[in-house]
Order: sequence, then C-alpha cells, then structure tokens
Amino acid sequence: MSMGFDKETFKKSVIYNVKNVFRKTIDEATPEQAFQAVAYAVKDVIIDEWIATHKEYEKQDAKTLYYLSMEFLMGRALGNNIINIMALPEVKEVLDELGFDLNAIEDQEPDPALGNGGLGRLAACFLDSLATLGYPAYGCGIRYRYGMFKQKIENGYQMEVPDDWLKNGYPFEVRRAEYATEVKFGGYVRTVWENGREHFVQEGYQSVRAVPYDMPIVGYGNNVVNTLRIWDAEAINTFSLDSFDKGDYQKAVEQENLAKTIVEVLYPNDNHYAGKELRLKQQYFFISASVQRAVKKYMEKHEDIHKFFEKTVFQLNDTHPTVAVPELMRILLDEFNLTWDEAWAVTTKTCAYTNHTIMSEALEKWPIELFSRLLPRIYQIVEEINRRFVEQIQQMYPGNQDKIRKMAIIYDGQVRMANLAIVGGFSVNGVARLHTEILKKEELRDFYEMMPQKFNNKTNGITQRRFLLHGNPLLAEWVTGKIGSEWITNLPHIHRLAVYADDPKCQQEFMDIKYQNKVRLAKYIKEHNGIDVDPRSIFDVQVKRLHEYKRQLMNILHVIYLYNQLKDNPNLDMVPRTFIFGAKAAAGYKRAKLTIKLINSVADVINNDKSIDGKIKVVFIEDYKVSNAEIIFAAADVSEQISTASKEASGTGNMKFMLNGALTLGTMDGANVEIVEEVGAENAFIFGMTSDEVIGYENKGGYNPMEIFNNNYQIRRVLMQLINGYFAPQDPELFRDIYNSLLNTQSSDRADTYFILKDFPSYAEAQQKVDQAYRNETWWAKAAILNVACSGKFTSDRTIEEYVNDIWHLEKVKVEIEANQ
Ligand code: CBF
Repeated sequence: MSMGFDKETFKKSVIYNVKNVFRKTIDEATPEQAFQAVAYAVKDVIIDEWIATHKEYEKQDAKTLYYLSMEFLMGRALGNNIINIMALPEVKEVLDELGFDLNAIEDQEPDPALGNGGLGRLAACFLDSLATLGYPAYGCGIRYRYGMFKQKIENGYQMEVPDDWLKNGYPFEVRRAEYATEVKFGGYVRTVWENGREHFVQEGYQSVRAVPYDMPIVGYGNNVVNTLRIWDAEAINTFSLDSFDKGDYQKAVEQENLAKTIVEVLYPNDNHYAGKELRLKQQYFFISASVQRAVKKYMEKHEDIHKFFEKTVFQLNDTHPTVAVPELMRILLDEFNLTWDEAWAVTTKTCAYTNHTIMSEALEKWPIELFSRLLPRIYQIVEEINRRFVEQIQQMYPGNQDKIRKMAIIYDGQVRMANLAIVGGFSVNGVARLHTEILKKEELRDFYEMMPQKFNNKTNGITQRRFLLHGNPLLAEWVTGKIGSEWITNLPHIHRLAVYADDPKCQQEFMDIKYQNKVRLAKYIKEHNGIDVDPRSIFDVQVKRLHEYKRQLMNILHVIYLYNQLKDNPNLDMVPRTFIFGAKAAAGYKRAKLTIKLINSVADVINNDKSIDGKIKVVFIEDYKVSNAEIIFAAADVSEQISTASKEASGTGNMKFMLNGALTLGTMDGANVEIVEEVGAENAFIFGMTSDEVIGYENKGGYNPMEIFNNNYQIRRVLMQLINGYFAPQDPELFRDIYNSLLNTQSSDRADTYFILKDFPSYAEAQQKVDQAYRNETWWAKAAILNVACSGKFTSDRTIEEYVNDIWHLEKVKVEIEANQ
C-alpha cells in the first residue's frame, strides 16, 4: 500500500469532498458526485508522491524522456490509480462503509479517449510502464476538448456523437498556468544583420497561449508518479479596447478563434492521414509548447545548451510530432545563436522516431504552400535540412536521381514528414520484428542502406496491470494464487503457470473463471444490445479499429458462409458460436462504415432466425473503448487477428487477448509472428498467405479474384447475397460497393486489395479447426493456460527496457516517502 494512504484519512477526505464541492452529505451524493469525491481523495494521496518524484528527478538531475504523441488513449484512471497505489482492498472497505460500490463509481468516469487506436493506447501503456519502472518521463500531447467520438449504432449505421469528456470537469488534471508559453503561426520572416550575423525574426504572425494540464501517471507500488502533460490553447489577447482602437480588432478575433479551434477535436483517423491544415496547426502547437518547455527546464539547471541531448530525449510517436526536429533547430539557431552544425549535432542526438505503419495512406506529406504559409521560419529550416541532405545523397550516390526522388525531404511540391523524421534523428524503429524487417527491405530500404545504424526493432507491449490485474480480477487472483504476485511487475514470471496447464483441477478452475467472465460480458451485451448470448458458446472476438486491411469483412463473410451451411443442414454438428465485433470507423471512411452496417444487417437476420436454434449469434458492441475492452478481453475464447500479412505493423490487442487466455486465430502478421513463436503454433490457429507471398502478388499487380468466384460455389453464394437483398431486402444495392471492392476492377483500387477471397478458404479451414478443438475441453484449457503462461514477452515493461537500453539511456530513480506525509 502507498505510504501516503491512510484509511481513516481517506474516508474523511471523501466525505469532505462531497460536502465542499457539492454541498451535500454523503448519503445525498449522486453516483457521479461520489466518483468526483473519491477521485479527488485518491488524487490527494497521489499528490505527495507526485511532488516527491519530481523533486527526486531534479535532485538527481536525471535525463528525461519526452514521449511526444498526438494521442494518448488513457482509459479510465480511477481504478488503475487505486491499484497502482496498492490500496484496492482499503478503498473498497471505505466505500462499502459509505454505502458505495467501487465498480459503480468507476463506471461514472468518462474514458479520456484522446486517441484513435493502437498508437494512442501504446503511448498510454508506455507511460504506465515508465512510471512503474521508475524512469523520468513526460508524455506530451493535446488536451482535445472533444476526444474520440462516441459511437452510436442506429438502424445498423454508425453515428458519431461528440465526446464531451470534460463536461463535469476531470478530477485528475491540474492546470499549470505557470508553464504557459506562446506559439506563433503564419506571418513572414524578416532577416536582420546583427553582430555580423543573420538573424531571423517572425513578424505579422498570429499566436496562441499554450497552457499545460498535468495528469498523474502512477507507478505500481513504487511511489513514482510521472506526468502526462496535455496542452490547451487560450487566446493571447482577448478583445481589448486597445486593440479595437488600433484597428487590431480583426486580429484579436482571429487569435481568439485560432485558440478555440486548435484543440477542439481529435482527428478520428487511424492509419490514415487527412491532410487538413488544422491538423498541422495542432502538431506544431503542442510540439512548439513541449520543446520550448523542455529547453527552459533544461536551462534552469544547466548552462551549456550544446549538451542538451545528455539530459533530454524526444521520442516521436509516428511522424505526427516530426516538426520537433525543425522546432528544436529554430530554438537553438534563433534563440541560442548556435551555428547550423552545432544545432544539428544537438538535434540529431535528441530526436528518435518510431514508425507504426507501412500503409501508404498514413504517410504524412504537406504541400509546400500550406507548410510555408503556416510555419514560415520552420519551413526555411526544413529547406536547409533538405538542401544539405540532398548534397549528402549526391556525394554517396553520384548522379543517382532515383535516390533523390525517393529520399529527399522536400520533393514534388511536398514536405515528407517520415523522411524528415529519419534524417533528423538518431534512431528509427519499427514495432514488431516482421514490421521492422519490412521497413528495412521494402518501405525504407534506401534509408536503411544509407544509414543502417539508425534502424532497430522494438516489439510493442501492453501493461498487465490494466489488462489483467484491473480488467480480469478473477484470473489475476487465480494466477497470484498459483505463482505469487511477481508477475505484476515481472510478467515473464507468469511462465511458472505452464506447469499447471496439464493439471485437470487447474484446467477446471481456469475454465470456470473464463465462464464467469463470459457471463459478465453476456450481461453487458444484454444490457447494451438487448441480445441473449449463451456463455457456453465459443466467444469469437474481433475488436479493433475498422479498416479494410484488418479484414472484419472476411470475418463477417465467413459468418454468412457458416450460416448458409447451417441453413442447408439444420442438424449441422457445430459448437455454438457467438461472433463479437467492436470497431469504430473514421467518420469519412465510407466503406468501413458500410462494413459496420453489413455486420449489423447480418446480425439482424441471423439472430432472429429461429431455425438455426441459436447456434450462431452475431453481436456488434457499440462504442468500443478502453473500459469495455477490459471486459471483452477477459471473456474471449478466440482472438481474431486476421489482417492481410504485412499490413498490421504489430497489433497490441492480440497481446491483450493472449494474456487473458484467448487463442489466436490469425495470419503471420505483425506481432502475431512473435506470439506464435512464444506459445507454439500448436496452441494457435494460423492461416493465410505470408507477408512475402502478399508482397509478391502486390509486385505483380495483384491477383484475379474472379477465378475464385467462378470456381468456388460457396464463396460465390456469399458474395451474391451481398447484392441480392438477402441482408438488405429494402435496398438490395446497399452493399454493392463491398461486392465491387472484392471483384470489380472498375474502381481505381485493385480488386480485392486485401486478399480476402484469396485467404478465405484457409480461413474457413482454420475456423473449422477451432470448432473441432473447442470440443476437447482438456486440450482447449491447456492451450488457453499456455497462452497466459507464454505472454511474458508482451509486457510493455520489456518494451520500455529495450527503448531505455538501446535508445533513451535513462537511469532509474527511486522515490522514498515517509508514512502519512
Ligand atoms: O504501434 C502501435 C500500433 O499502431 C497502429 O495502431 C497505428 O496506428 N499505426 C498500428 O496499426 C498497429 O499495428 C500498432 O500495433
């Protein structure tokens, strides 16, 4: 338990908060008010450790990581914080005494959803691990007024509802006005000569005040509390008579509007770049604020800016924060008067870049016109970086125009952010072994050839504290009962469970826990979808963002295929199956949204067909997010990881399922490869083309899906059901686009870009094996326990240690707290 926690003080603090914040007695408090009161009381406990941690960092003059990310998909904090201060039993007791139930109170917290999917959730797991391991680190991001939209399903269609997560105030944040800073946009750059040197001054600009809000990131049982710093924008000058008089009224209005719009909303695109001007503004806004603050903080303790990199490292979470490279250059050149070479030496030793995808539509490129208009000084610097880099290419590959075409930072009227991130930093990493190899051999091959020393792999990980200890308390307790609690901070220790995999009693216990978790999810589904599902059926789950490469479409086509078999033969011997989907589609991604409609339409037909005797159920869980994800992972039997090989950089959902004892049904893609390596192919269901085969076909311009259509009656039947009104009697043409995407070359895309029909037969075969395997309860229980036991590699604690050893070179800091400060 945290040294700062005292049960009686905590109880008083909850009662006091209800009284002082809401003017109520404890028995009058609404559940939401109770949540606020409890959260503030928990924050009280955390605050001392938070202060102590930062004092310790200062004292030790520790090197600090700034994890720069447009997204942090944190999920709820209350439950996690209580676990990490190790006060769960005591808090439960207090709440019990006060007449509250912790779960109900936790449910009142909005999910701070400042991220889209894997990339943002990875950032959140990393923060948890950094604090738990005691590394000095800040997460730096944006305090979006509206986070990831809430998804409502109406008549089978996705509707986007704004996520007003701050409407009741968020108890865990602290506004830090003392660290506010100005960020400038637009205008022009004037060159002045001073002391025999050129100086650059930005004039005629608009600016906003960046104000940080800090959130505590509590380490597990170690008194360390790090900070997630998210920036809000405020107007620098609100309307003043002064500006009105001077005719600057228009400018004041513009600055006010700029501040309002800049942090208004998170772009809901995953693996896809929208190219909007506001997005570049958001990027520069939080990067300029974070970099300025990092430099100021360094200068408070040091004199020599040349050694900045010895105390600071910037990790760029994808290309979104890449303007950190020219922004740091700007500060060093224009504010510290370093020479270009000095500034470049510091910058390239400070910045490191993580690539999270090979999808070409995710590659950020900005038109020069937009970039230079919005960030005139930054653009000048990027031009100079590019000029020097192109010179380097020419020296290394004389006369080779192709190399310049592929590697230049500015080319064809565009600024290419990935190229800038690679050139401007000392490290480039992929997020799973296969992904890094593809980067080296394919996507970033020229860069790898030119600067191989920068490239390295860091396979992703997840925090077991949220995704087992918090999300699956029954299994967590069982694991601890068998092997002790070391797994909580040392996940590889969980391998000790392997000896129980063959033990019939343990198998039974494990399956009972899975069953109870399935009952919990079934209850959630009943409450939210009104559908009855049988917890004895196989829970076959695909939850993740909706994207064509993730192939939810293949999954639902297979459901139709199975349904057809059942219709042909109502006595078909199959284990009842509940197919569970959860996915948000980007608001403008039409085909993805249509796929959601298709899943819901298929669900309507199948769930209401009495003739199949409930052997198949299809459930689409509305508003998939971190809080319901925890319930879903715990209840899954089968983990669908079925992306087209080579397209999913890593995946992290695959790891969360494994940790909770679900068996992977997947392709050899991303981190699935390493999952199978750990648990053994015999304890997973692997199918489909390899990444080499996929890339081979892509290089040949694809394949001909019509051959499959013509030769495979069952597949043809399923596809015809998309266009004959079977699932949309009112509008038979509704799913024509999906049908066309698979077969038709009329559209600009290749037919069946993601090889759904090509992989379908082997997917169906693997599904058949799942059905057979589940009948053997002993086998299944053993394989499930082995999945848990072999998940040790996939902790984000391991990933963070690898980043620290190879890239960041941080020192661990110990924080001592005296009891009851
Ligand atoms: O590395 C974290 C995750 O990032 C993505 O979600 C992304 O947004 N690029 C990838 O798609 C995942 O494969 C990856 O696990």
